[in-house]
Amino acid sequence: MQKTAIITGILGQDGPYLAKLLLEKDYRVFGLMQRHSAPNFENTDWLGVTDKIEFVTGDMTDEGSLLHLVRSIRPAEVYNLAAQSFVGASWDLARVTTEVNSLGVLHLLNALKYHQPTGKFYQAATSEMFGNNHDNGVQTETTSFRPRSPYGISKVYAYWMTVNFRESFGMHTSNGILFNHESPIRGKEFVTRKISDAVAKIKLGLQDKIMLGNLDAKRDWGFAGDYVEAMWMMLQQPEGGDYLVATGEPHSIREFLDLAFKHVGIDDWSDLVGIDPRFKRPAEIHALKGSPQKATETLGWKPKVSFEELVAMMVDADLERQRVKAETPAFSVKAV
Ligand code: NAP
Ligand code: G4F
Repeated sequence: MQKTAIITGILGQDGPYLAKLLLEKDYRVFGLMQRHSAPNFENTDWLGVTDKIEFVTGDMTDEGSLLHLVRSIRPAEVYNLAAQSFVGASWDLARVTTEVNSLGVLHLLNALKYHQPTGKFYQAATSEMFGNNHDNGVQTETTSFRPRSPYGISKVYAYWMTVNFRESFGMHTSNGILFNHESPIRGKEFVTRKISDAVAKIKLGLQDKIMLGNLDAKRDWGFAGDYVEAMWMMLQQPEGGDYLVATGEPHSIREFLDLAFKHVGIDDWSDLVGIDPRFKRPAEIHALKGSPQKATETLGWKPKVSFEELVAMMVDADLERQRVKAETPAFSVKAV
């Protein structure tokens, strides 16, 4: 029988990659999107899945919309990817971040408990929950949480609520503690895409310089396409669980910049990058390095795309976007 899945956050970065994976596995995919006056399907278009997803309108902050969603679809699997996911904005948007990322998850778990308790649930947890905590330089599933942003704090609540529904009601709920993962459809506010977009424009003479914050922070960056496979694998296990998904390879923003500029033939980029304190965080996480050992041993998951391939993929995609834009005739309005 065909399986049915709901993906929240369908128009973000991970939603379209996960939808593509599930559609290839012959799932019927429902995508929850917020009500927008002008919805942006650029990311689902990029992956060629817009016409295959059944879009439904709802909101993580509106419990009634989630109850209705689960009651009418009765999904076999729910992947909760919706979030106010930008750490940098979460200090100014602490309440919205909490309502969407914490209470929204409670609403969705309740909807499943009441209307589809056998449905399996995936929660998009994050390495931001660790803050600067580590065990001998590495984060694992047992490293204690010490979040440093309202975003991280909101995700810790959701993490424990997901565990609690498993322990209290026997539901199949899982947390994927995913480390940073990127792709050509990453939002432009995140540092990797901000860099790949700027490097393409600088190479083509469309931008002079890129302004950034802390270049010394290190992140464990992987490819979104690889990480959505781990999400699916978690829900195919006999029981729910909590899994860390990472490459185990940290790199600094400086290293990302260096590879991106070198990819377009620019070896000395010192004059092309400036520092703007506005892009620095009130509280920074200095370095993240995750061990995916449990995911590898239990799920059989491994990252496939290397850091170097990821940087090249993102820069090439932004160069291609600029090429297409340049070849598209400008819309001209006739004077009447
Ligand atoms: P993203 O690109 O920011 O996508 C998040 C999606 O959530 C957006 O499509 C957004 O809708 C939607 N959303 C926001 N508020 C909502 C609301 N009130 N109701 C319904 N939908 C709402 O994030 P992503 O990179 O795909 O990440 C997916 C999930 O993984 C997020 O929960 C994120 O926190 C988590 N995560 C991401 C990473 C990473 O490195 N990418 C790592 C760890 C965890 P609009 O499109 O309408 O704005
Ligand atoms: O790309 P970022 O904004 O990602 P961040 O904060 O690590 O969060 C992402 O990964 C988390 C998983 O660890 C997710 F949970 C979360 O939803 C999101 O997807 O920033 C990465 C690093 C930070 O240290 C930041 O201070 O880059 C540094 N940075 C330096 N200059 C900058 C900039 N970040 C941004 N966004 N913009 C800058 O100009």
